[in-house]
Amino acid sequence: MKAPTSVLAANLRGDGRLRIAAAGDVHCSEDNRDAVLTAFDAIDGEVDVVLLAGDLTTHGEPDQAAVLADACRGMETPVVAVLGNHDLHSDRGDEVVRVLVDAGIDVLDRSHTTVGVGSCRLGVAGTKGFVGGFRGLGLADFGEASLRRLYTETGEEVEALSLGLREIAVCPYRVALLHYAPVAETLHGEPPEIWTWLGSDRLAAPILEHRPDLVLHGHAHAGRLQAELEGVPVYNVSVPVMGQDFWVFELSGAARAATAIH
Ligand SMILES: [Mn+2]
Repeated sequence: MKAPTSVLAANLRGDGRLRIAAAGDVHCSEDNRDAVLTAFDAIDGEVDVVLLAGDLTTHGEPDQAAVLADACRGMETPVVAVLGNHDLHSDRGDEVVRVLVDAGIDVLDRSHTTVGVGSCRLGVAGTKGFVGGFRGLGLADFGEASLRRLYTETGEEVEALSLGLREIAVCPYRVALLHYAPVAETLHGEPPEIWTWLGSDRLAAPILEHRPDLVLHGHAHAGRLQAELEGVPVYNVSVPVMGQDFWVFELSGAARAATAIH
């Protein structure tokens, strides 16, 4: 008689090891072309996936996106990204995305993707996130239509993150990739007066529900690297915060706290 195997269990538990390199706010332009090429060449092949937490460009010009595209085209390691507010500043977000996608970068916008196979498969739920503030001290769904539209847009981002995390629920590894912060704890160092514009703790609700292995964001250049949301690790991987070009995470199922998979 044949014996039971454990391949299905390994896939669900994440028995492999997964290395992730993450960075936010790389702010590519012709001015830093050489630095961008150097940074991405150095990480290529050293990790299983590169995750970019938005503000890929300085002002959202397709020519600036082309600098990142040139760095990533032909890379052995897959690259997954979300956009940031800077990438939308020129109202040319669609063109920016096209340039990046043509170079093989997987750009997530209120969506999800998976990378790798088997016990190292990574699910990424990715969206930009948006503003709103923290602990009930930020924007309320009240008053002028323009303010209520901001509140609604953040709500749409929250719903998209929730759906994305649900879609990747059975991946052995799961990451939430954002530009805006879902917690205030990674914003210390930024003036509290602007925290409302740096993120929203409404984004934390789907994270608490689905408990991904890792949450990544950027946007807060003067913030703090590390926090946690009821045991879920949250990292602000903004390049100036890290003080290096990428932060490398190694995930392994053995090291992970028990996660309910529904
Ligand atoms: Mn930003």
